[in-house]
Amino acid sequence: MKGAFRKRVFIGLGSNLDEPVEQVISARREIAALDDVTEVGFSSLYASPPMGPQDQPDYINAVMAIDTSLTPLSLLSQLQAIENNHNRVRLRRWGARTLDLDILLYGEEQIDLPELTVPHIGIAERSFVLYPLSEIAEPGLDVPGKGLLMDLLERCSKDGLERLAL
Ligand code: ROI
Repeated sequence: MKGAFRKRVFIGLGSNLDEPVEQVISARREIAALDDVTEVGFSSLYASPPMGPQDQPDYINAVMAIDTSLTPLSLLSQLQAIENNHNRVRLRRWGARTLDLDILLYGEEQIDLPELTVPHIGIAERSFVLYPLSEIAEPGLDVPGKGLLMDLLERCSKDGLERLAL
């Protein structure tokens, strides 16, 4: 009964070091190649000024949709392994990074664990998440505990976000 308990999961991808566009494109391939993961959507790439400390390069961001029956924590550990393979080093809070992979939404679930909060904590305020997400999700998507995607978008300024024509 493979696929019986699959969930639609949205993952945020971000990079601002070492050829960020390539980082995001190769991370997409690596996520799609995970066991029990099917890619069902990938947004445009976006350039965005850093949120947080300003003395770091602009980011490239995108959002990917997958279907999976991996548990949230199993998916999280596989995403962290991909981050680590991209030489992700944790230098400081909100600092530059070669690759950041965040579980934004996991089905309709709300998850509050020490290692994982879903929906992602900043989702409603981050234009570099909401705009790419809205390309590949239904506008009527309910972000558990936060509201409808279309309402969140309406309240979120673009803040210098630019869609890349690649
Ligand atoms: N800023 C932007 N624009 N994009 C990101 O992906 C991103 N990720 C982060 C912080 C440092 C909060 N700022 C960001 O983790």
